[in-house]
Amino acid sequence: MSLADLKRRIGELVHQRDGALTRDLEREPGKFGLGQVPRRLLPDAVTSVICGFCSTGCSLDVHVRNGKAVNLSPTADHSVNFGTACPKGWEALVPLCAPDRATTPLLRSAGGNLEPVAWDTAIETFVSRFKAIKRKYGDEAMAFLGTGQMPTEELALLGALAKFGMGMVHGDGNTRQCMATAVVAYKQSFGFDAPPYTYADFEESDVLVFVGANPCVAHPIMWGRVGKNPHDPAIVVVDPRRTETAMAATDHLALRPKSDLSLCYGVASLLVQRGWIDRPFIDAHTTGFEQFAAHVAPFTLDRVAEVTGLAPEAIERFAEQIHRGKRVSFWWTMGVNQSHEGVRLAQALINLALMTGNIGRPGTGANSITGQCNAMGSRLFANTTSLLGGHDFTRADHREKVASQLGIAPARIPAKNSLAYDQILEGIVRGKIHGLWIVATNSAHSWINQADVHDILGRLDFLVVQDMYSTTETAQHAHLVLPAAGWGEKDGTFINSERRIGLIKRVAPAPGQALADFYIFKLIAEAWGCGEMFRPWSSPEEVFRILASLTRGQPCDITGLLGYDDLEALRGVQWPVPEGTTVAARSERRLFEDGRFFHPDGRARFVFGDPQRVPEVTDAKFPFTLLTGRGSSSQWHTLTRTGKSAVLDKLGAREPYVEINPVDAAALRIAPGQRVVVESRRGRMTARAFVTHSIQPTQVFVPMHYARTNQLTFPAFDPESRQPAYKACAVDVRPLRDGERAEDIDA
Ligand SMILES: Nc1nc2c(c(=O)[nH]1)N[C@H]1C(S)=C(S)[C@@H](COP(=O)(O)OP(=O)(O)OC[C@H]3O[C@@H](n4cnc5c(=O)[nH]c(N)nc54)[C@H](O)[C@@H]3O)O[C@H]1N2
Ligand SMILES: Nc1nc2c(c(=O)[nH]1)N[C@H]1C(S)=C(S)[C@@H](COP(=O)(O)OP(=O)(O)OC[C@H]3O[C@@H](n4cnc5c(=O)[nH]c(N)nc54)[C@H](O)[C@@H]3O)O[C@H]1N2
Ligand code: SF4
Ligand SMILES: [Mo]
Repeated sequence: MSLADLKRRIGELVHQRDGALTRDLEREPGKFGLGQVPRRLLPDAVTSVICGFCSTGCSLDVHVRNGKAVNLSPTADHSVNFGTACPKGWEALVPLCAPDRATTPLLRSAGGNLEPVAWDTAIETFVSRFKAIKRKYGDEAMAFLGTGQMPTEELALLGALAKFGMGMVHGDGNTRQCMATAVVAYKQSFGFDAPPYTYADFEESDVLVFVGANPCVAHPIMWGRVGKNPHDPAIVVVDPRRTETAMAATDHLALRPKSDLSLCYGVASLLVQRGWIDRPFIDAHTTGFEQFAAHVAPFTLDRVAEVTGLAPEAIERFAEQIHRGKRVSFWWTMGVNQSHEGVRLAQALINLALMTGNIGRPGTGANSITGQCNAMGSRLFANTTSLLGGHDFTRADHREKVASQLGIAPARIPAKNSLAYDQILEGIVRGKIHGLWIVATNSAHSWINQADVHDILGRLDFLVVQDMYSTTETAQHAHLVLPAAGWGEKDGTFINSERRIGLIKRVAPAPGQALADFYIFKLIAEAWGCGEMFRPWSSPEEVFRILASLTRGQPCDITGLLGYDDLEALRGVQWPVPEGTTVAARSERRLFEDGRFFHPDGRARFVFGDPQRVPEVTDAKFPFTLLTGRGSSSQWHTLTRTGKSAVLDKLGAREPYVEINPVDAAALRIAPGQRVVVESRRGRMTARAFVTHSIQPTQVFVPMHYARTNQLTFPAFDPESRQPAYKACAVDVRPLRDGERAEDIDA
């Protein structure tokens, strides 16, 4: 594409972007009028959009006046949230108006500053710098890091452009930090990455087990569904901390960090010994049970009590609860996934469900709760860990199928898997990767062990950061910043935790020159010289149709969905929806009701292993185990979005804090609220002491929302999923010494 053509195309895109708002409003303005729910505001029109923060996928009715979103309220008749939203949902429009929005491309000047440039210069620079790296070092010297926070259509276009168009082999995303463990666990156990549940299961269980999950804070609207459970359920929370969720539960097993695998095997062993298993289900639908039963036999009650620090009676009671429950569901989140043995632990939970026949029926399941709004879309369609549509890069038949559907040469599709996130960073250190394109993730805050990350990003020949904000920690390292439209400023689909595909829509104009990621990718495709390949990928909805056609015959088959109107009419649809299926509006469905799993023999597998040593053990110098995670329902990750809302900012703690047990605080002469130093072998930070019984002695907790938290974390990974083990490392906690200044510690 010539420079003149490129300029024209950019002009068209910006014009298109600033034209009439969402497709619904354009097509049928009357349809979204008043009438269904009492509105807080008299709108010109109201349209429902799926929330852009967590994976719950709440529907929000956005009120639009004069073509701009002015307010919102949760959708009343939506099967996910029934008229409720958490504080982030209510405030979702506010971060769009923040003063630090990236409004023009920024290029690092000879003097070292990021300076505004026109889009054509930015795109030309992008292409020429990446092409130079490709020429000099080859395809494997370029990589991208994506996200679970963009619509599926954008994720797919990014993955296809980078790999099939530009020739990249390596691309991963922040879902590695989040869901990789669940993905691998499900693939090995069920034959496909398939969370089996539907949210109605929260209401239909009589025993709910939450392991390493704090839904009160991280998934409040899902937790609301638990509150609606009419069966007076037992709620067992397995978490070292007495979290908000643990406080609301009927039972809390405050085990030692990282002792979960022993606990699960101990419980499995008890279930076997007492004959509390579902033999007919095991025989008909699984393989490997005898080996599993032999494996867990040595996990005696005494041994497990010793390892976990739990009373033997508490472990027995847990086994009894699972046995007595008619509908037992197992739920897990990051306390499981972010562990050095996360995959085996997730599978230990899957095994408990399988051996007791708690799967495929209402109120049951081995259920991984997803993190980000579109982590599930990223798992299936980002073209990173799996080839578009849940296919496998290493299988020739899959490459041929995808290539023929897309009308491209099969050789365009890499025949090997990408390096994982940590291996991409390692590749930079080893001088193998020279160009990195980071889209919608803030690695310089969220990646494990920050001291390294800053050094690593500094080594790149070319770093592009594509974000809504120009002020992120990662953007500070960029050579080129591309200004992106955010949620609410573009169209597409998200897939939530229960596999529900829902619509997001443009209800506000993007600021300045910012463009939807979709159109940034299209511009790059044109300028790179592969625009032809993506001609059919003309709009998000066209891409949705292409992706749907790619899923034919896959467990996630959605060939029955014709387009966005279906999603609108049905209020979101859970996959699968093969061609010819009829789905009722607002219906809920779960997988495996017929007992058939996705392995070729139709059976689920018992997968297991030996508990491994914690990567960094505590010692006299670093005597505390540091746990990290979410601090409040109003804070989202690295705070680039939620930090812009005065309301959300007030609801969460702005200053870093560390939860510490009163016994430890007294021994260290630390008073509540006092500023203390938290230090690991790798870094240090100051934090206010939050003296509380919710954390056990010898453990401390610091939320992940503060930039310095990951200065402390230890870079250990699950060997199977390569997910970082954010949730345990050794630290020391102490008061500030005389003459020591907090600013110096945090410098
Ligand atoms: N408000 C808010 N909500 C969010 C997010 C957010 O940033 N803010 N992020 C979203 C995303 S992407 C994700 S992935 C989810 C995360 O959702 P969750 O996983 O529920 O949240 P976390 O606080 O990271 O971790 C859950 C719990 O794991 C526990 N844990 C730590 N170590 C262990 C252990 O060894 N064993 C056990 N059993 N438990 C352990 C911690 O004490 C913590 O309470 O939240 C989503 N929702
Ligand atoms: N210590 C510790 N660290 C952790 C965790 C933990 O529990 N403990 N949890 C991990 C987990 S589970 C996760 S998911 C990660 C999250 O880590 P990150 O992905 O780094 O966190 P976010 O703050 O959500 O970053 C998303 C970025 O994308 C930008 N953005 C938002 N929407 C768009 C868009 O539409 N387009 C573009 N181009 N940009 C957009 C935002 O401004 C922001 O800069 O953190 C991980 N880090
Ligand atoms: S629970 Fe999640 S999806 Fe629902 S409003 Fe809150 S952040 Fe949005
Ligand atoms: Mo996450």
